[in-house]
Amino acid sequence: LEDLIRFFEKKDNVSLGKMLKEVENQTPLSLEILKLSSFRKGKAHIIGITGPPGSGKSTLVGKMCKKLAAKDLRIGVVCVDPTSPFTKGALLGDRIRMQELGKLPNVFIKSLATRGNLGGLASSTADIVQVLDAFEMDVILIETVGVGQIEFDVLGVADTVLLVSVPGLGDTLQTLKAGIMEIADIYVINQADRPGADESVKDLNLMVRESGKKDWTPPIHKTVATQDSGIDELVHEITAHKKYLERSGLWKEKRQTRNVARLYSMIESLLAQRVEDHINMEESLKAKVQDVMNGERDPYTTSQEIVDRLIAKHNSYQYGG
Ligand SMILES: Nc1nc2c(ncn2[C@@H]2O[C@H](COP(=O)(O)OP(=O)(O)O)[C@@H](O)[C@H]2O)c(=O)[nH]1
Ligand SMILES: [Mg+2]
Repeated sequence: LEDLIRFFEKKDNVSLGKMLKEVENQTPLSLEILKLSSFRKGKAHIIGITGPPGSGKSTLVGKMCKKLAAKDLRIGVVCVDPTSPFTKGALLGDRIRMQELGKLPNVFIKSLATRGNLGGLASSTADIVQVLDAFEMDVILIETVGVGQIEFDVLGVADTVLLVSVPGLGDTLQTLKAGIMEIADIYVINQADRPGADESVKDLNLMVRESGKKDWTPPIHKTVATQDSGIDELVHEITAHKKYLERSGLWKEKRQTRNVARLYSMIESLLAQRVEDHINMEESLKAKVQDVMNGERDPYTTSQEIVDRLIAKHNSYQYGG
């Protein structure tokens, strides 16, 4: 434990890498790391970058990283790709590019593999981000590819969400991603060197207007990541969004909401585990579950009975009744 605290104090990339490994593999030490890091929350601006595969997210992240690193900021990058079995080739390219970036002394990169456990992906992202934050990163970039609920859960830890699209994808985005459109704070039309970029900007503009007036109107931004074009302006928009969050009180509010949401989700999973253990320990409850399984008992009444039974049992332990 003392080693751990020293690690936190040192704040070098080697100790950070070791800690993130522990957290990723959920070793016995990881709980201690997470406990310590939750007290040491820094001030990182957490930025989520999402969009279809191939839109240029990784290229963009790389270019933004370089800009930010040149400003002497400490940057953490987390790559979350739940589709990795299908995009091995792309991932390999990513990895090489990311290795280049990782050579910058103030940039730290972590790729999150899924190992088939999609459900845990969002919570391990949140854990990794927490540790990066505790290491006093100024900016944390999370790249995630859009896959249903996971994408939303992963983006739930972000302060600012960038939706990266390419020319001509406007309609597809609208139909496939209605939900994502709503959580985007900044729209990026990357590959603006390809035809149709201005039309896409116009389409998006219409969509943003249609979605009604808000305190923050998501800007729509053209970039050519491969040519480093539009990146300065994008970084500027991101900074503007951070200022908006601070001004409006949302910066603090989002953090508080996230803290409480994490607490509740931990309580839920602990309770679920306890309940399951209890049921397996008590034959009469196991029998009820069996009956529900066979359609011989209704789950509405049974769930109530089981919960009542567990609470009664708990009370009798506690008060010796
Ligand atoms: N023409 C053009 N190609 C780009 C641009 N940005 C990225 N690319 C290319 O698009 C491909 C996919 O980029 P990548 O960053 O891996 O996309 P990701 O899957 O969203 O992370 C790569 O071959 C990039 O070189 C751009 O602005 N213009
Ligand atoms: Mg990528």
